[in-house]
Amino acid sequence: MAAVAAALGRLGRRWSGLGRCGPRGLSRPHLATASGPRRSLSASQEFTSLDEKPKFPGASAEFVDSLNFIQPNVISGIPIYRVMDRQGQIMNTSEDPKLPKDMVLKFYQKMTLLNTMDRILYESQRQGRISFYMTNYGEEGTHIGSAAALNATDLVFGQYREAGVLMYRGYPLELFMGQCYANAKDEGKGRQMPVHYGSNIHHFVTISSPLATQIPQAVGAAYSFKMAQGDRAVICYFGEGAASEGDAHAGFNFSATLECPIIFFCRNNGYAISTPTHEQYRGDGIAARGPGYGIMSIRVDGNDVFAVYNATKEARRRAVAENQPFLIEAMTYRIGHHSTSDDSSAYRSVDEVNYWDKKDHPISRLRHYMVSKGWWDEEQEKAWRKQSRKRVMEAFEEAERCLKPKLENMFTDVYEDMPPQLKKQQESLGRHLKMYGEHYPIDLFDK
Ligand SMILES: Cc1ncc(C[n+]2csc(CCOP(=O)(O)OP(=O)(O)O)c2C)c(N)n1
Ligand SMILES: [Mg+2]
Repeated sequence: MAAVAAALGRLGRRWSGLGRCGPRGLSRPHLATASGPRRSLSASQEFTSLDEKPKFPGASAEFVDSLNFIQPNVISGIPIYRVMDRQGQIMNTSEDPKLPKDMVLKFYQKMTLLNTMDRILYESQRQGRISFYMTNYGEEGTHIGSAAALNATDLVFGQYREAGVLMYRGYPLELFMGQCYANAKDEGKGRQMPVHYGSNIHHFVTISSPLATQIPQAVGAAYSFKMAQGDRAVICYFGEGAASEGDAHAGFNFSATLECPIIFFCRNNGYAISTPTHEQYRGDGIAARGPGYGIMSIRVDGNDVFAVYNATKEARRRAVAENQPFLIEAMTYRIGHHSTSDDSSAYRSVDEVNYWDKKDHPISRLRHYMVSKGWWDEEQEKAWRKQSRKRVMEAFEEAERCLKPKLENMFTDVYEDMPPQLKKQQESLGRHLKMYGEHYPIDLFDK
């Protein structure tokens, strides 16, 4: 934890120095030549050009007398904070969050349950049972590590690939399935594409597809928390692709200027559908942008659940205590296709995917840790796999059996008092179904 704080501080210091080009110009006396500014001063004035300080309202910096463009990426890269190595060994005991066994087992069970749910729902889409799905494979550590570090009432704004955050908060399998199946149990009343979850009681704002729209909204929510002077923070997840949207800029800048208690959590998973990061940006990833906005920033190994936990915990604590935004860039890899509408073999190699799946996976890393602690073994693994699959299958079968939402839901909830033209349409549908109902599967809808 100490290193997270140190890294946050270091980055702030290091980057705040970048714009100054060093102190060289300040100590060079040749500026005050006969042709320089001194000539225009009266002899009685003891003023030299070296005494001039910039007065521009937009920057706090010194004047220099040499022409230097600031080079991007002059440092070797923002370091990646980690706690465990790929074998699940703690690298520096002072960074070990020393979480109790129960909590670590919960991390593991949520990460693997998410994995199992993904597998079943992905297959379900391939069989034509649901219209669409997006898996979270490979990014389980970013979800669980960050979710565990928050308070239960902190407000979450997700992008769409953060189902594990909701799962960690206790959103039940039945509701995940109900949403994907758009059935009568769906809290969104069947009006959204699959994976667009939302839950009031879990403080998880409903997902919306247009990229990055959640970012300024999240900042607005954080600003309202600050005004209310409570002890709540906002966390806003987004991908490295979404960070290219104008809304990301607006959100970052407002959060800094309005001093909002928000954690921007970027899942840098290497791709935005088929666009790899080297085509997405030329700077040092997303963390490098934080200092430009005046935001405390850190890069972490997203496949190390403890590193994600430590960084989020510290960022959350300081965001609320100091009313300021934090940016966490979690480096990870999207092992699955972007969605069921994508075939990633068209733009990346099987070997690349296999590396992350077999050699650097957040779930196996945590399992190594648990085994080394004597908290987990082959027997427990087998039993849990069986039990979790059973639970997912039961929820899946129930979702298949469940009726579709009430038809009247098509017309309600937008207006408090239904306007006449909408009323007319609803009556028209009623008449149509009375005459031609046998051509529609109306029995499958809730009454
Ligand atoms: C404004 C907007 N532009 C384009 C899209 C289409 N789109 C959906 S997801 C996506 C890629 C996003 O990548 P990233 O933010 O890295 O998230 P990831 O899918 O990798 O988790 C794109 C381009 C969209 N939904 N909204
Ligand atoms: Mg991405």
